[in-house]
Amino acid sequence: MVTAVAQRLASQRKEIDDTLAAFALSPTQLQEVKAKMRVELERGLKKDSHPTASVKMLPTYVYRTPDGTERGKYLALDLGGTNFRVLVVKIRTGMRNSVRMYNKIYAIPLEIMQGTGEELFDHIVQCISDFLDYMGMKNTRLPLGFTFSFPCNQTGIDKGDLVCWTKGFKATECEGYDVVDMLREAIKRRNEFDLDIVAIVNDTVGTMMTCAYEDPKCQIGLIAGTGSNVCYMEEMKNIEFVEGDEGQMCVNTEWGGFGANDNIEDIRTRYDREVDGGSLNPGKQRFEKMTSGMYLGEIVRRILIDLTKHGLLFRGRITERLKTKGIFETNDRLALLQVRSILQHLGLDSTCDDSIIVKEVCGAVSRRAAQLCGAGMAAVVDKIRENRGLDNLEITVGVDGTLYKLHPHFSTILKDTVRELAPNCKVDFILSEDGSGKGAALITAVGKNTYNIDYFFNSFTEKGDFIALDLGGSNFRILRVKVSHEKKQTVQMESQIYETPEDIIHGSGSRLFDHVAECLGDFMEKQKIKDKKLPIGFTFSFPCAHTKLDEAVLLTWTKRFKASGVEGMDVVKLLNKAIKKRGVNIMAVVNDTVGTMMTCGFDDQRCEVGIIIGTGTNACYMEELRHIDLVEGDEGRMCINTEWGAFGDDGTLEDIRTEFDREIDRGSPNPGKQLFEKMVSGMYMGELVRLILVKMAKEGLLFEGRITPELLTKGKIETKHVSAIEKSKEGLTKAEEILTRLGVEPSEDDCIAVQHVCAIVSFRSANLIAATLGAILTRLKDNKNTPRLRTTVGIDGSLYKIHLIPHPSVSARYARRLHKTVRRLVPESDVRFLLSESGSGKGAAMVTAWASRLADQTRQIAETLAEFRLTEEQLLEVKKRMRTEIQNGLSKNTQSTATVKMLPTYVRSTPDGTGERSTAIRCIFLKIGKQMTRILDMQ
Ligand code: 0WK
Ligand code: 0WK
Ligand code: BGC
Ligand code: BGC
Repeated sequence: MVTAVAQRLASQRKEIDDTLAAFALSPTQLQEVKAKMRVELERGLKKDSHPTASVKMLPTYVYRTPDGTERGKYLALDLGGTNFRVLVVKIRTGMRNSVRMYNKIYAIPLEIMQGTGEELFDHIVQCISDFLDYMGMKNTRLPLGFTFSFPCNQTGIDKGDLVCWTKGFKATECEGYDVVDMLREAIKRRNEFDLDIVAIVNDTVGTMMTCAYEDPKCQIGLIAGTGSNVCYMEEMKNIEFVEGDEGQMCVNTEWGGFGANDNIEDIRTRYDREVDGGSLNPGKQRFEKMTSGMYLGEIVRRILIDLTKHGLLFRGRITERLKTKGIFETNDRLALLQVRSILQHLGLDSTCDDSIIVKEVCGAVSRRAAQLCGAGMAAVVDKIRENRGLDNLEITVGVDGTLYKLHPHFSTILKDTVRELAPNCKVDFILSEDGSGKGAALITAVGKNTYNIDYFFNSFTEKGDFIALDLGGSNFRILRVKVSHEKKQTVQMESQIYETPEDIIHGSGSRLFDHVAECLGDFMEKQKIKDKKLPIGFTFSFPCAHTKLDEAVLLTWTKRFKASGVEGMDVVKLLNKAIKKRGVNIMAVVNDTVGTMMTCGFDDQRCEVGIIIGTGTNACYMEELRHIDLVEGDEGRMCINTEWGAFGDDGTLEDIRTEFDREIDRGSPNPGKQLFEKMVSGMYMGELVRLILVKMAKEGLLFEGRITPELLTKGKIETKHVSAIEKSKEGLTKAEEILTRLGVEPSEDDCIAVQHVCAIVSFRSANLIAATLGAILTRLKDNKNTPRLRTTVGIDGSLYKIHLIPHPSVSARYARRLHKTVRRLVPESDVRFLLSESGSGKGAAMVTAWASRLADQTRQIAETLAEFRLTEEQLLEVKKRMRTEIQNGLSKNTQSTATVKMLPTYVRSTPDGTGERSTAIRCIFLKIGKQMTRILDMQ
């Protein structure tokens, strides 16, 4: 008998063990899951395999984590987890952790989750309306960040088509549509308030940002909640289907889809397949259905049913409630400690053994879930480690989700698994205290570029028609710039290049500006805008001392210009004088570096440095106002035009200047000035090479010592020649062609030698500019007090560009050299170099647009307040009228109609310093009758 019972118990035990064995993954199996996940991550990033990859690797257009300088007030929505939240988030600058939030949770009823898209978004907007009411913010058009925790194909920070619903959502007419559009339409439908939707964010990304605000090492976001997913910062160059190779972008892996190509069928159990079959989206999200809170309870329920069917539990009795789908909620299961009470709640009459078995089942299912997430995470951290070419990686994961937060063992098992499967990675996990709403607000802040070109684009909603003059580079260009602001801001440009003859740029200043005015007249004629009073932005590429946007005194001419009577003068006044009769108005003067930064900032709002490597060279960047002693104020930043061309004018570069540099300087129109420029910029590079060739020829090192008059002629070798000769393939032919033209009958060796000279000279230029740029980048990094600087440099100029034409990628020797040296000199930075496709005119027009609006606003304010400014005459008039009114009020005949009533107070004197008493006595007397008073007064 006893043995029979023991045998029955033993076989029951074995049956239970066999059932749960399928959930016990061996280290090898977990290694395999990690390896398979890694393959899918790679497939998701590659252009060819991306469309079929099970792990979608969706771009998020989040290029970096917060660096502590975000600021502003934002609205955030958080949809897709257990709760739908509406939040207002206030971020204050500088002092880390200074974020204040207020939120309200709203229910999303099942019929809304699974109704029509319109109903869903109307419901969301209704909640927002309630929240704005509650906060008294209905009339504020706040920027909004939308955490939308579902897979979206994003094409920008504020554009994302829903790929497919997951978890409990199934609203119709949403999949394939732009989520931001659907929200905007719902807001329009309600027509009660307006919001500026700036960013759509996956909850993993929001979580990463929230945690990265505390810990800059946080570059991964994990959600282990209703759903399961991970995002991380990937190298742009690895994301093949997104433009650009520089820097990083956060990728939303959507690892929930892992297994869609049947590559984890070996570890999926029949319970997993049952749960999948019974879900809203069979066949999809297989990995999620093995790892996330929405499904674990269901897996357990099905195992319990199975074990009960086999008489191994609850005496074989399957209650209705146990048959009910979703009855075994993960949270219930989480509260493993009171198993009995939960089972009771489920109408299950359980024995003690039952509770133990149920606990085992729960343990097995959640352990597997945690291990699978651990294996997936190990694949992600190892990928990042290899991306960075590191033997060991230290990184932080920001986590959120009820499963991770509430389950007693999930987080520990997950961490242990990561440690075992990715031994070369030290991975810290930090729990997101504030949810992803804060992260969404931070992304909105970054999206609103609170600290890039500060506030400019934040408020850049300009539109209109502008003229831009672009003087000082190799071409004088006049542009017409039309900025429109339909759904997206667009800029159309038409331009024309005009000559700047030698005699004009070396003549008198008035002739020069008259010439500019004539060209402008011609341009306006051709554009048929003669009668239009269009605001003008003036790119004037010379060192100017600004006192305002439209007030700039030329300090000194550089490059080829030398017009008289201009240095020390306000160029706006000079130009306004010349163009007066044309009825147009200069609104702003900008340096070409600033125009370039603005032009590039329009496309990449991280751009905060502008560089010109052309005829001349120069750089500008956004400096903290508190560091600029010359300008009032400490808050925010201002763009600084460095005029680095003059670097070394005080002798600091003498140790690296060569005799050729000195010769160039001696022969230049401005000896002793712009010494750095003369070592690196396009105006001088050709001449540098020529001087070197002359010297080498003189020493018999080249052309068998042949020196021709052409070779001795200044300017005979131009920078474009240098760049052409430098090119590896066709360079030698070019060298022969140019040297033959100089009459030196070059040998093949001569050509090779000359090509080498050209390379050396241009490399020095690229290296030197990389060094000076490195100084600016390090300064920006220190200003931001960030461990790793991520920024964009807008760049223009024929010397930089010449190398990029016709095949930007293959022949960019100069550019590659510059980028490489910058990376070497500033290793803790990710710098994107963005070529200004449309010149600085566009940037100048933007500044003008802004300046015009500012001027308009200033005028409107002035007009509004003008009425409060009273002239002397008006005040005298008021005084006179008051006098009349006083008189009217005093006179019996007019007192009743007087406006100034002049009411008697019966106080008859002011203190006369003879002490209170007398005044008091006088009063007492007053009390004993009027007559007495009269007698006293006469005294
Ligand atoms: C809280 C986050 C939210 C995310 C949720 C996930 O603020 O964005 O979706 O965690 O956890 P769950 O609520 O699904 O357990
Ligand atoms: C194009 C810009 C212009 C700038 C020039 C510099 O639109 O403002 O001065 O680049 O390059 P360069 O023409 O001197 O080579
Ligand atoms: C969604 C993800 C989301 C995750 C966590 C999944 O179902 O596809 O976009 O990040 O749940 O909420
Ligand atoms: C000027 C700068 C200008 C640079 C590039 C220099 O010679 O001093 O103002 O930005 O050339 O054009």
